[in-house]
Amino acid sequence: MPIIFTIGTAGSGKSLFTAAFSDWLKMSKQDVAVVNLDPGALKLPYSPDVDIRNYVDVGNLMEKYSLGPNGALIMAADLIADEIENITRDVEAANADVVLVDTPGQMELFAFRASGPYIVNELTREPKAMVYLFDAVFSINPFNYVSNMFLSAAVYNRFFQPQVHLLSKSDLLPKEEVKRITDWGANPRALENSIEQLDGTKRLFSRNIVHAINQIGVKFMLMPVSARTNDGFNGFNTTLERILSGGEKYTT
Ligand SMILES: Nc1nc2c(ncn2[C@@H]2O[C@H](COP(=O)(O)OP(=O)(O)OP(=O)(O)O)[C@@H](O)[C@H]2O)c(=O)[nH]1
Ligand SMILES: [Mg+2]
Repeated sequence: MPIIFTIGTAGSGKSLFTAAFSDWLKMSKQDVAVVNLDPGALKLPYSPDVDIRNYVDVGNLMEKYSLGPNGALIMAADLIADEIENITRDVEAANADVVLVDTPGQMELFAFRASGPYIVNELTREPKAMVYLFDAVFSINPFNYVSNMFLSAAVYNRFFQPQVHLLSKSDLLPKEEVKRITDWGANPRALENSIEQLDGTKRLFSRNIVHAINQIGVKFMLMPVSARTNDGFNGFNTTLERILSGGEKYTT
């Protein structure tokens, strides 16, 4: 039962991607369980098989501890770790071939506090992968793209799991723009050229960040996907199968 965690900045498309990709897997006759780990989610575009909101209630926390919404969300994110036994039991009860996990809206609450890496490490011993979403519209600008590379390298540094990078919402951009962005990952020269067109400080910052990330060896082969049209799902799934089950289908 491989587990796939979707992660990305607020609004990058995690929940809709989880919904669309789980539907797509179901159409290919895979038995999928979907887990919502976002205690702050008000409405989800899928019906979760496992839901952290059954165990952690942000509204209650606000009332009980006189917290504002942000304080309660931070507390809720920390409390996820205490629910590991319940979540593990629910995931095992779902008895699926593959598990998709939607993570909290604000990525830092999951990736940059203790509970996220704890959950990822402890949630069963099955193979795992992180899927990091680059929002296509945000990524048009090379400075934004490099900032996202920086964030995703920081996420990798928190989890140390195989990490796949996707360009989400690619249906919102013309094909040439999508190609320009994916070229930045495939061809370091193309990214260097775009960075050289930035203004002073941004150029220096981006150049140095890219240099540092290249030295770490994190690769950014961005695959464009769309949760509206399902474009890119086939190639993404092949990559996942290669990482998680040596190229086999998830079904055992
Ligand atoms: N056109 C288009 N819109 C998308 C796509 N994916 C997500 N969206 C839209 O982008 C917005 C944010 O999507 P969500 O799936 O809620 O993103 P999220 O990362 O879960 O957001 P939070 O959990 O609130 O941080 C919504 O309005 C979605 O309808 C996509 O592939 N194409
Ligand atoms: Mg969400």
